[in-house]
Amino acid sequence: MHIFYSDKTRLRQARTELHDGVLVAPFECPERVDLVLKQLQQAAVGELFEPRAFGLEPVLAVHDADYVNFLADCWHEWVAAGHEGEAIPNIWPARTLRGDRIPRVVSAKLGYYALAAETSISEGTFEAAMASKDVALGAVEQTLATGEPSFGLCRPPGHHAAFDQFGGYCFFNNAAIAAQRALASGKRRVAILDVDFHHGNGTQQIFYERDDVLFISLHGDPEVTFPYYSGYADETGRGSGEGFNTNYPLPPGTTVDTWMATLDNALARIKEAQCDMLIVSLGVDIFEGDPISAFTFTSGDFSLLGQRLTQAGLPTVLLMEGGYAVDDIGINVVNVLQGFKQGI
Ligand code: OKS
Ligand code: ZN
Repeated sequence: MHIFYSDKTRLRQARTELHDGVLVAPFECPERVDLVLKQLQQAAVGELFEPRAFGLEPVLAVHDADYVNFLADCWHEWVAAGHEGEAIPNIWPARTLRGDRIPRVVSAKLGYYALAAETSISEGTFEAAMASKDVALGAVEQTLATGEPSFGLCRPPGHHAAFDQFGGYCFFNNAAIAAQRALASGKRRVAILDVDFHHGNGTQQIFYERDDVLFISLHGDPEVTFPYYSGYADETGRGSGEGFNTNYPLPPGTTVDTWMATLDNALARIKEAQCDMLIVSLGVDIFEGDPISAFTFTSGDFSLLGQRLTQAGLPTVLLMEGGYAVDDIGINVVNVLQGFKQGI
């Protein structure tokens, strides 16, 4: 197993997250990567690689250019405006306001380009997001070249990032960028299987009208779980994308047995759709000890998950998404990857 990571992902080091009405230290912190790396090395899961810099072109293949410019400039504009603290949106083009024009000042642009308020932008955020997508691209390039599985230790995560919106700790949609790259290099249909506790609304939105990417997600029921406004079972795709989006919302407390039975349905759909590559949005926030989630995986269950993923029988890239129980995040990721290795 080839493992990709970058020290530059440390540049994402926000101090604040708006959580339940309080500014707290962000759950999505640099220590996450340290702990995963440590366990990966201890368990000798695979060789570690730093990816090369792939530039902006693969980002612009799935994201809006004005959005990318906004992310590149946001922190500097925020500082130049003389604001204290980190850049946090506080007004949106909500239903009764105008959504047809992009405002000029950074405070207003933040709301235009944000889909939620928990994710502060601070110094280094853009550079870390660039490094994170490079990790994903390094991994997918490796798997495209060899057919062997790869793991990308992406951070910040990506699956909430939409065509022109950030939020849920995500800025660039790493899985979408990787999938688009696979298509550009000759794959015909890529499956993105999202096992993170939260619905991957951004990935869904980017590919919603396309049949060359099959998006399948198992997640906490959006009726009661972030991102609330996306992830329902009736979201099945549009136009030529109809049938190429499948959501499995599951109630808080869902047992691992039920979750695994649902995964089997997802894998059957991937087979049926004749995909030729698998990208896994790997969130380990389905762990029973996760501080912001409500599924019931034990560390041991993650090995079973890794093993099951091999049933797709496809060249596979696993990309890190969420997972915040920092004491256990490393072992949980290792277990998925070791399970995968055992399965093939
Ligand atoms: C704010 C809750 C924000 C949840 C963000 C979800 C992050 C995640 N109190 N996505 O997969 O793990
Ligand atoms: Zn998550």
